[in-house]
Amino acid sequence: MKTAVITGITGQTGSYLSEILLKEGYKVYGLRRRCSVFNTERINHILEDSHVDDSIELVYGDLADSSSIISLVQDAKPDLFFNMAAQSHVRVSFEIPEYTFDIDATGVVRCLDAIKRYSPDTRFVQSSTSELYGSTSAPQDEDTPFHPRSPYAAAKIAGYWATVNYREAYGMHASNSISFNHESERRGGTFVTKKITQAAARIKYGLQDKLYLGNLDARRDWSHAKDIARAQFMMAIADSPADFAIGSGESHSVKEFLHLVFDKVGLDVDKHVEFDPKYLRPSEVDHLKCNPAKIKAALGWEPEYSFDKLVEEMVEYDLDLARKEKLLKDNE
Ligand code: NAP
Ligand code: F7E
Repeated sequence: MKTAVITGITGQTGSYLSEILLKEGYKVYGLRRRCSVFNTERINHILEDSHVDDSIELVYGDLADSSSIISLVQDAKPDLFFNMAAQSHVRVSFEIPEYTFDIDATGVVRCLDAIKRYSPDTRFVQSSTSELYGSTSAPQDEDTPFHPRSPYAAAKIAGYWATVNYREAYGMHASNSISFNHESERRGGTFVTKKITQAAARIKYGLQDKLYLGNLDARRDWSHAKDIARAQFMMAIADSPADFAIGSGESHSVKEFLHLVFDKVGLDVDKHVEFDPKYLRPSEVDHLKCNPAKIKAALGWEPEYSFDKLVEEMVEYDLDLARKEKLLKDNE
């Protein structure tokens, strides 16, 4: 049976990737962190099914702990290894830079080196990021110079080059997905898109009144996480390893996103949204916009979601949650 490891399986994109791999007939090993509360919310629906056929197995571990990564690689000898785990929040990385470097830079080396030593035929995909481009002007692609603007991006750039180096030095099938922002109903609530859709839905149902945000002028290339996860799978099974910029090719400002969401739910931005400087970053990334020509030509990847369809799905999901929360509150 074909096997795959996903670190960060409990995260947004790891959860979609696990669905793709299971559908493709892989046995999936997921590395998860020990947590004081249940942290498998995004994959519970898959875990329920897997009780029947053991198609998914969760293993405790941490990217800070090479012994857990080595054991997993030795035991699973996977065909594919996706490193989706990271301290993934850019603003938080300014507060915990050393930890961010340990996980997002050294953690990648721990994975690569375990594969090199114990399962050199395993194919590796590193979740790299458009944050590497930082202050370099848009549009960006595989040939655009990097200029990281946060501890997160500076750490991820080391992970990027470690992946390139293990490919060149040891002939490993190791690739970087230089993914631009990707979102979904499963997006963590501290990222700006989910923060906005969640707040708009809760304001609509009278569960909160205000939404506090930072810089509304930044522009991002937002895709659906399902489309990005599918691209990462295509990279892993491609004949040759390579690095790909993956995004929609469109960019929108945070302000545009905010107005689109508030219009959809029939709310006035000026009445409910306020500025809070605590959400500003010491150095910002102003404009990210992908040129996805390489992955389209080489692997035939095309996104299935438009920007509007993505926003619509997120809004509908959060409206449904808010409606249920309101019902519960009314029946307390
Ligand atoms: P996410 O929702 O924040 O998920 C991150 C995952 O990493 C979670 O499963 C988390 O576990 C796990 N994790 C964090 N620290 C860990 C550690 N020390 N050891 C083991 N696991 C750890 O992020 P995402 O949006 O799915 O993104 C997936 C990957 O793509 C990340 O590497 C991110 O940096 C990268 N990326 C994301 C985007 C984007 O826009 N989403 C764009 C470019 C690149 P818990 O569930 O226990 O917290
Ligand atoms: O911020 C601005 C903020 O935190 C987007 C991660 O997945 O994508 C993500 O990083 C923009 C920034 O995502 C708030 O200043 C305004 O300009 O949603 P975000 P990000 O920083 O782009 C990249 C590609 C990754 O690799 C990362 O892992 O929105 N913004 N007001 C705000 N951002 C947040 N979080 N909260 C606010 O209140």
